[in-house]
Amino acid sequence: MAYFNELMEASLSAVDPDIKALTDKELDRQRTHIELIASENFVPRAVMECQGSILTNKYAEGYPHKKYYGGCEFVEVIEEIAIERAKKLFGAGHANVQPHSGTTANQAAYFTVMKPGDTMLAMKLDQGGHLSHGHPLNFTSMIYKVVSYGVNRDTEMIDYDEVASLAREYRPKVIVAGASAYPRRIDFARFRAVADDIGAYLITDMAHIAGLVAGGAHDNPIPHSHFVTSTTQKSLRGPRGAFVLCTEEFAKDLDRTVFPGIQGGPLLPAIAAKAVCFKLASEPSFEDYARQVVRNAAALAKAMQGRGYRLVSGGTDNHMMLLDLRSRSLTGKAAEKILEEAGITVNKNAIPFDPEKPMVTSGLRLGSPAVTTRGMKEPEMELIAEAVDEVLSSPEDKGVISKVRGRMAELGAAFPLYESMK
Ligand code: DSN
Repeated sequence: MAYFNELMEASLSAVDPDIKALTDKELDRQRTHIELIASENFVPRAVMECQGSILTNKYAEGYPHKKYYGGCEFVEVIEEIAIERAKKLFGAGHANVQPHSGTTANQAAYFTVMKPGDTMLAMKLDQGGHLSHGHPLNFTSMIYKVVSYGVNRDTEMIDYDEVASLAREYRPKVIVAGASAYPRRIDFARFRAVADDIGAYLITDMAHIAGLVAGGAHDNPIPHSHFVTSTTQKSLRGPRGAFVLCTEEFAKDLDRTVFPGIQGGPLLPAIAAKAVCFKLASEPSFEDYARQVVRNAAALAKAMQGRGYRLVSGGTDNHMMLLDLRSRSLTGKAAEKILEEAGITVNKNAIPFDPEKPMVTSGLRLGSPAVTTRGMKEPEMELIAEAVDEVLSSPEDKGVISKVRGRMAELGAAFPLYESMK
């Protein structure tokens, strides 16, 4: 009994010092590095509190008021609140907040309207799409016939004429709008017109831009889409998780597809955290945040261009940009590694028509959501651009890397993160 009580009350450092030491190191890394991964962010502590809460002990298969377990009287209210907040935030008729991840959310939307063997049209991964938009090794390619659209070779922007002509040629059941590495505004109305022309469903994956949509800094895909899928952890600044929005017409089928179709027990800590995230994203301060994310990306893009870097499509309209490193004789892989040594975290990324392999690439993807959460603004984007350029201009110079690393740690310290932790 004593052992039981001790175990139940013991802290992580007492139970597992190895894992505690590593989470401490990760906290330190997040504080001292400048986070430019376009899909990452820092969540408010309230979101983390939900995720580390007693909700982890509860099963709640089914939907509010139709649960397959007893004891759901509180957790089903949490789920209802999350659903209502998601609907209100984005102006949707229906929301399912149970999907564990963005890929699962996409799977749920696909399974709701497509049968195996049907055709889907989505953006190529190497031109900005996502794995779950039809990569050859992804479940989408195992189940469906995938046709891909890309960007125009000259403008490096979505070629809507190509989308329309592929749609007319292949008559897909589903067209997917949305991307993981596309720095430009997406014209959802145009996508919907193409879908309507051939009687296809439009599924918009807004994972990257969800925070911008919530904050009014990007057009809302809801009025144009049959389904909208999203993660919560990116620009929306919530927990790792996902949700699907749709019109009332698809509500029942979507819910049945998520549970019992592709998931069992929902992750209640994540659902509570999503509810908090939707609440925060509906506050006026989130509009300021979303606008600053876009302003910071624009400032960073301008500062990189001013230092001679070519940006894919010539700039950015959203929270991210893609740097073409070919003129610097550096690969994305090499640049990611040296920037990490210098305290700047980015990810290598294929650029359209990239001659390099996906694990090497010719590009870097830079994004502003995380640094904006820390409170950084245009002057800091200038400092970051200067630091990125210094490192990429002297990739072999350990002295430069170490100097920049020190400067980035100082910059991080000036914008404290999670001060009450540790
Ligand atoms: N892996 C995510 C990204 O970094 O864009 C997409 O799911």
